[in-house]
Amino acid sequence: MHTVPSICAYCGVGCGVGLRVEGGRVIGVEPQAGHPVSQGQLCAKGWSNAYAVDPVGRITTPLVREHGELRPAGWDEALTRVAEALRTSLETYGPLGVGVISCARASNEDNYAAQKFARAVLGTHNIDHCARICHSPSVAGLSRTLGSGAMTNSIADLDEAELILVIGADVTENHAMIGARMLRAQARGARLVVIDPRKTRLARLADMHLQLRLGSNIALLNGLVQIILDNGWENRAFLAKRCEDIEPLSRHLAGITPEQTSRETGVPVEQLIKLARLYSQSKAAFIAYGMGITQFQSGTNNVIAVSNLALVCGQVGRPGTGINPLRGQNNVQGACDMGCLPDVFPGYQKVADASVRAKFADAWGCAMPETPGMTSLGMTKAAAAGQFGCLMILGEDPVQTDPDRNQVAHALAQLDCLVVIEMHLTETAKLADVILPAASFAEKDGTFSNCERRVQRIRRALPPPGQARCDWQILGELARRLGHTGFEWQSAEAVFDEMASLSPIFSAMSYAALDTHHGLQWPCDAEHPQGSPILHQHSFPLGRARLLPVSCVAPAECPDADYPFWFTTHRLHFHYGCGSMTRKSPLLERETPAGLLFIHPADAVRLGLAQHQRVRVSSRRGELITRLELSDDLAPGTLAMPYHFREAPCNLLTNDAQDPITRMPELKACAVALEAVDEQAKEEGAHARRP
Ligand SMILES: Nc1nc2c(c(=O)[nH]1)N[C@H]1C(S)=C(S)[C@@H](COP(=O)(O)OP(=O)(O)OC[C@H]3O[C@@H](n4cnc5c(=O)[nH]c(N)nc54)[C@H](O)[C@@H]3O)O[C@H]1N2
Ligand SMILES: Nc1nc2c(c(=O)[nH]1)N[C@H]1C(S)=C(S)[C@@H](COP(=O)(O)OP(=O)(O)OC[C@H]3O[C@@H](n4cnc5c(=O)[nH]c(N)nc54)[C@H](O)[C@@H]3O)O[C@H]1N2
Ligand code: SF4
Ligand SMILES: [Mo]
Repeated sequence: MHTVPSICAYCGVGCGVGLRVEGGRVIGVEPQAGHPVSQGQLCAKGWSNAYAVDPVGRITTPLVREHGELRPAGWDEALTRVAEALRTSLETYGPLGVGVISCARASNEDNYAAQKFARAVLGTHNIDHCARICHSPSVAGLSRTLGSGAMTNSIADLDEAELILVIGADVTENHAMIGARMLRAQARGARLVVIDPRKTRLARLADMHLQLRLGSNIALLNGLVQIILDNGWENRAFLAKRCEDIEPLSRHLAGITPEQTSRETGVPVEQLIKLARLYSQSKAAFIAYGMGITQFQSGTNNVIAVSNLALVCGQVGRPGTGINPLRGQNNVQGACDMGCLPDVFPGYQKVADASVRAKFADAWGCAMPETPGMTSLGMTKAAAAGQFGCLMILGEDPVQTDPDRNQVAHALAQLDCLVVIEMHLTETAKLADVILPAASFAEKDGTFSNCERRVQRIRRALPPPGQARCDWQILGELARRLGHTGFEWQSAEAVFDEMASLSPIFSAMSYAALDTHHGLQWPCDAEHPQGSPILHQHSFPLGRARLLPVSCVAPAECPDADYPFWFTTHRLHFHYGCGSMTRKSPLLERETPAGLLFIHPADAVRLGLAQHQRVRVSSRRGELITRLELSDDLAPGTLAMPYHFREAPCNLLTNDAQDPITRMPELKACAVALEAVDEQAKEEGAHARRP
């Protein structure tokens, strides 16, 4: 047996793992000693990485659809079919009728290849990935206020924080090793405050929990800023030196009273005043936020409201402070950094900038399109309208994880050709015309970037099972068949070196440098050869930061007589995303029954419903059957569901009302109805669209 150092392939914390290899299989996982992020520990998902990559249940050969059924095929046949489909679609629909959805679970090298393939081979900026429905409002919001959309500080800054303010993030469940570090910080004396409509585990352990009304973030954050300004608690030196004029914001907030904020949010006045004082007077206050901020039609404005609070109090640019979006997937930071977004090339170089386009055209030897690309939901919408020919999806399961599943499945069915590059037969892969087998993280060299911008090495511990290949190799082979050069890399390192040579924020990074430092945090350039643990210490990319007035907008769909309950969706500690990887682990699988609907006991009593009773939940978009789990985590009147279970897919119900700036759908709030059903009613068959 030998052990190969790598990085956990689940969440954005980026814990260091050792893969124990014996007899050509990963037989176990151990924590990496001395790793700066995980400090010798792992959560339950980290320990179970071996199940995720096990050949059992993997797709190991290309599959093509024939007479309605998927059958095994050789690489040659499958790739020829994809190349032909792309060629035909380009002829029929033009470059806006083809596109790529990349994978935030795959490596930076895979993601670099995906966007280069879309731009250089297909001639389109139709390239996106799951950040769209995750932290795209962070990228947009913080770019507007600070000029950069990533975590401003590092995870280790928690050790120096005096106050930790968690807004809309369930950290012990979803970023477990960061949650543990927050609790250690509290034990040494830091104050911990949680703002969340649910009593999360962290909320129950916190010094203060503000249980706000679902979707009232801006009312709360604006109210806090106004209390701070009213009392003269703002950081005037910081505002004068580092920010643009505060006047428009203070005018916008003038007249808001704590009582009004309390009415709008359901948070008692005393809590509001106490938190406003604590946060503004703290020597170092660290904000961490998550999907409870971003997954609303007001997502970008929610992020701006968070930024306003931090800037007014000068809680940015020093150790222990910052505005810290907890990025979700193991490499979602990297997929954004690599330019798998319709408006930026690698390193956030703007597509709209002609000199940037010229630079990439020159490097890649082909003209770069001027027309902006579509987002992932834009591409599925175009497909539904019959304007999209061929979509390639790398490791993402939109049928289960995008809002309004019925509509997504309908849209994908309208494509001339759906290509899925996957490890597992997901609900989306089941609809594909061609499936190409992907190597897992344990079977490839490369890098992942964690939520604190740390680029870390992953290493090939064993060969891929069957005929599976790395995503970047598959795309390279396809590019060759379509007559393009520039994809002949001999190693992942060669891909990385090309990327770094074109991206100023990575210019001083190399595999050798990453190896000597347990990874490096960007920007890493001639000025910062050791990387940048803290951003904005002396100035912002915008020069001065901006305070932008924003107003509260209610969720697009609120409860009414037909659909009387609020409905929200979240995550469970033991499962991950669409479940294709965690649900292979019997240890994780035994922890939670497949599909649950959380309900407050008072609501259950009122409706005469009992624990574990079978119920039908319906929204304007669809319905499903699942079981009740009584819990006082929620306020009465609100129901909640995790999204990991194909047996009870909550995205049949969710609303795709979108943030106008980023197209983020409102996954955190819609309205549903609830009724008891026969105990024999099956989950299957309950997926039909309502008439
Ligand atoms: N175990 C596990 N871990 C994961 C994942 C997983 O699937 N499973 N997924 C990873 C990914 S992709 C991501 S993006 C991260 C996400 O991690 P989180 O951001 O923690 O995600 P959620 O649990 O969806 O939502 C966070 C919280 O938002 C709260 N919330 C809902 N509405 C509001 C509101 O109006 N205001 C406020 N303030 N809060 C609200 C919810 O009650 C919930 O506690 O987790 C990553 N880690
Ligand atoms: N209702 C509701 N829906 C949500 C959310 C919510 O809070 N509520 N959260 C949203 C968020 S934040 C996110 S990020 C999305 C996540 O949604 P998805 O990205 O669809 O979910 P994952 O389970 O991470 O799917 C990743 C797939 O990648 C495959 N994979 C892993 N590694 C590789 C690789 O190296 N190469 C390839 N080709 N494939 C690989 C895995 O087998 C897996 O099937 O879900 C969103 N959906
Ligand atoms: S906290 Fe995240 S990165 Fe760390 S072991 Fe758990 S799932 Fe993996
Ligand atoms: Mo995410």
